[in-house]
Amino acid sequence: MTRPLRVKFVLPALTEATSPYWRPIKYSLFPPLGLATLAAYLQPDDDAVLVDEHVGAADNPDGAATPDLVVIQVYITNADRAYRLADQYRAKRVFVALGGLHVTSLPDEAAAHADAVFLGPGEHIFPQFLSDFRAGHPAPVYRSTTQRTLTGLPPVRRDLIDRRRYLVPNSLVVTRGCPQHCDFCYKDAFFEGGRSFYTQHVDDALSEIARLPGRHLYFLDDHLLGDRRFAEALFDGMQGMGRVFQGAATVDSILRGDLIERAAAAGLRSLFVGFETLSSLNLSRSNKRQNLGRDYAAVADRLHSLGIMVNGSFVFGMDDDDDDVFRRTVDWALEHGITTATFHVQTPYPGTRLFSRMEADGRILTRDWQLYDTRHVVYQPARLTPRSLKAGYDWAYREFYRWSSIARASMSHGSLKHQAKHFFYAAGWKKLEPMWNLVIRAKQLSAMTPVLEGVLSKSTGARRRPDDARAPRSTPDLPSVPHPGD
Ligand code: B12
Ligand code: SF4
Repeated sequence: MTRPLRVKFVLPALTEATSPYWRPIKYSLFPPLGLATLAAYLQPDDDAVLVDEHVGAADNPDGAATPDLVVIQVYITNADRAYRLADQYRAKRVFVALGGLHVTSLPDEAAAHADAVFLGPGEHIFPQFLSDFRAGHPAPVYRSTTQRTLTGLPPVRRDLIDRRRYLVPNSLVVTRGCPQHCDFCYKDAFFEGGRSFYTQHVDDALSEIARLPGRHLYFLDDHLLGDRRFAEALFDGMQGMGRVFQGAATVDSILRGDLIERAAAAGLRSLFVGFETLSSLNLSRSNKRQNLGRDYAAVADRLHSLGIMVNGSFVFGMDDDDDDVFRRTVDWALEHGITTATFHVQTPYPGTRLFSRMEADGRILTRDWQLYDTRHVVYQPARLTPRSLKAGYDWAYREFYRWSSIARASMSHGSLKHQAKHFFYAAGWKKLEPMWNLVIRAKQLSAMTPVLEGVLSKSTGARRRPDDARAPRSTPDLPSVPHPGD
């Protein structure tokens, strides 16, 4: 095809607006970064549209401007929706390309709805496909194996993103994958056949950061501290840039060396930490070795002493979990001043070692992928019933985000500023839904980003001494946003 291409990139809704789990603010956090990354491989005169169904409709007819190519990102919970959309476009003879995590796990399922499927990260295979497509002989399957790199990537097409619609428009990834191998994680399946952890050049990462307006950044990397040398150079390079940022890392990387201090000095203000479980049997059975024998309390204390708020991730329903796991976990999190918690019902994603084990043992209860959202029980637990697991999960969320619980957890911090920040951050995330809905309807989310930057301003302080039992008094700025979670 010699004329410029018309390409439509679509992220179908992960949860539909009719679901009881639909929370406009949760789905208006981040723009579709993966698709904006792929769009960068188009030529300057190609015409690209990026549709994020969380903030706008995907399936309005394209009228006269029917695209030549539709690129759809498929996660497990949006697979049904993605396939429906794909079928509609194929009925109109539009070429449909499907890729992403779920396509990589179940390529045969996806292939029934696509002209081409893509396995693994899209850099390298997507430009290869584009050149085949233009030449008129696209292949049905593209699999990323060798040549995985983040060197020399074209800049992400952020011009396709309507920044006003997102609270966190400045999301970015500077690494891909993770050096660990937890059995329940998507990571090994997605990166199978090639490198599973690699980084940008530090200078490229710093240039990308420098191009982003405002102060706030959110690193969506699985493990921002995963490569010590890279992270050191990144944080050193960010000193003096005046950024505040959030990210994710493992417990061992927080305890080791002085990387976390460097991150704090560069502007790290809140961190998503995969504690997952308080049981060492669960940890060893799920190959989460990096957590084994680590002092979780020391992790929380160290982060708090640096003024870094903690979003703790916890999984319920592993084989060593019984009815008491919910209370124990929530108590631990409140006692240790965890600011926001992301609780998950354990979910065996197809392609993972956890799924293979459960399937071999006949424990998979449903293949309705929409239920694989870590809020439903899709397998037979070992020491709980599906009903008690679901009830315990719901209880944990309610209990952790009660006003009295938020106050209790806030009080564990040493400084008033940190206490107040914690209180309003957690309350803002779970208690101000009507306010967020109003702001979203008025398309004014971007006006909240400077507020977010304000609340992420620096505060440090050791844990509260027992005699220092004052309630948070100042009323600081509005809440900020945790990493994906309910
Ligand atoms: C941002 C994010 C979200 C956003 C998603 C919206 C958005 N705008 O992206 C929000 C907050 C809504 C979210 C929600 C959830 N998320 Co989430 N999320 C992420 C996160 C942190 C970053 C995604 C990202 O931008 N990555 C960076 C870009 C560059 O990579 P990418 O998107 O994968 O795109 C690349 C490839 O996939 C590929 N590609 C993708 N599509 C296509 C299409 C074609 C044609 C081609 C060629 C290539 C291609 O090319 C791209 C470039 O390499 C990932 C973790 C991670 N690091 O990826 C978790 C992750 C995707 N989330 C996960 C989960 C579990 C959830 C939740 C279920 C959790 C929960 N209970 O809340 C919910 C969804 C449930 C639901 N039904 O609502 C899991 C998914 C596990 C799985 N096997 O599916 C992940 C992997 C986290 C983890 N480590 O477990 N999430
Ligand atoms: S540390 Fe996190 S991202 Fe890395 S393999 Fe384990 S669960 Fe996945």
